[in-house]
Parts: sequence; C-alpha cells; structure tokens
Amino acid sequence: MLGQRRKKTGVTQIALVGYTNAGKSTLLNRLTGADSLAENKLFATLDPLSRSLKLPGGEQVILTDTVGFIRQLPHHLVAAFRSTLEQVKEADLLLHVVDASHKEAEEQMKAVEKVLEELDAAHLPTLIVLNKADLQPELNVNLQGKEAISISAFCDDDLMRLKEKIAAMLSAETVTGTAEIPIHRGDLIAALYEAAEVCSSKAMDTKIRFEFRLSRKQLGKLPPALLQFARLSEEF
Ligand SMILES: Nc1nc2c(ncn2[C@@H]2O[C@H](COP(=O)(O)OP(=O)(O)OP(=O)(O)O)[C@@H](O)[C@H]2O)c(=O)[nH]1
Ligand SMILES: [Mg+2]
Repeated sequence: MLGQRRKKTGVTQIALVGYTNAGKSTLLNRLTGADSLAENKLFATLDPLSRSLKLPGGEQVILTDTVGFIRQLPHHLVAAFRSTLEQVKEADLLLHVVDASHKEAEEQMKAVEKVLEELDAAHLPTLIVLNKADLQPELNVNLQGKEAISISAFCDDDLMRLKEKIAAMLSAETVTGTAEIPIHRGDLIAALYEAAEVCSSKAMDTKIRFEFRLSRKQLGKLPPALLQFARLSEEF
C-alpha cells in the first residue's frame, strides 16, 4: 500500500512493534527528538503515538508507537488493544523492536510474530531491531535470515545507523518505471493510477507516457496487460 498511502497522505508510515519493555517508546522519543515538536503537535491531535521523523535522505516519514503485544494478554484487554493494533497493517515498514538482552528474547519475538499473523501484518516488510545492545553484545536469537540491526536506543551513532537502514529498506521497497499506454486504453491508465503514484504524464501521438513509482507489493496489482507497456527500474 506504499503507493496508495503515499498518494493519499504523501507520507510513509512506519510502525514500531515489539514485546512489552523492548524499548519501542524510548526509540520513538530518541529517534524523533524535540526538534519535531511542532509537527508532532499536528499529529498529536490525530494520534498521540505518531511522530514525524526525517530520514538521512531527507524523506519525512511517520513513526507510530504501539502497545499490546504481550503473550497471554488478559481476554478483556485483547479487544481494546486489537483496535489500536489494527493500524499496524497499514504501515509501509515495521520495526520489530526486541530486547536482545532478555533471556526470553526469542520467545518474545515469536509471540509478537504470532500477533502480527493474527493482524494480517506478518507479510509486511520488517526490520528486526535488536535493542539494548549496551546490555548484552552477544545476541542469542535466531533471525531466520530476516533483515536485522543491533543497536542501543541510548547510542546516537546507533540511531543514525538505524535511520540509514530504514531509508535503504524503504528505497529497496520502491520500484520506479515508465509506461507508454495507448490513449484508448483508459482501463489500463486507471489501473496505473489506482496502484501507483504517477509522478508525471506526457501526451504523445497516440500514447501517454507516464513516470511512476510503487511498492513491490503493489506490483502484483498491475494488470499483466499494463506491464506489456511498462519498463521497470528492476526486473522481477
Ligand atoms: N539498557 C538499555 N535500556 C533500554 C534501551 N532501550 C530502552 N531501554 C529501557 O527499557 C525500558 C522499557 O522501555 P520502553 O521504551 O518503555 O519499552 P516499550 O517497548 O515501549 O514497552 P511497552 O510500552 O510496555 O510495550 C525502559 O526502562 C527503557 O529505559 C537500551 O537500548 N538499553
Ligand atoms: Mg511503550
């Protein structure tokens, strides 16, 4: 939904998920800092857990904190948390924060993954943030080949590395392309606008030339007939 979301709000959404006490709120505060207070106020009226964050490449994203990923949450709390967690599946990228110093770090990760599955968010691009590296540099969790970064939320250099990694993952998730679509194929032009963010359009003789960008996951939503007229920045 990267393309759709960017089209609607112009801003990429990143959700902090993770077991209780992993350091999500600390990271939100440390990453966004006081300098974005003005913008934060704007979001605070909508959602007090969301703050804007500027990435090293200059892109402005919205970072959202979450709660409620605890294993065996009391039943009456599940429903209450579920509604706030629902927005997780709208995110373009998840930061799964893990307290890597905890002896049950792996179990906690699995509990969070289970909730993500229940929320239909397990397929989203995810960066595992192995937090609290200052407490235990030796990590004892099986990452199963997932993208991961080891940090301490209290270390400025680590926060910069984290922001660079986020920027790199977001750009890897984005595909750019051009398409020259015959003017009479209004159906394909509509489909392009539906799935992608159209950056420019130029009328040619019997065609219109579009420049567009969209997320990898939106690629599957482009009709095969449209792909015949398109050139992507990468082959898939
Ligand atoms: N040593 C160390 N402590 C950390 C680090 N990051 C967070 N903490 C501490 O871990 C505790 C929990 O941090 P929070 O940010 O409240 O954790 P959370 O994930 O938001 O927890 P919930 O809101 O309960 O889900 C706090 O005491 C933090 O100061 C870190 O990198 N190193
Ligand atoms: Mg918190």
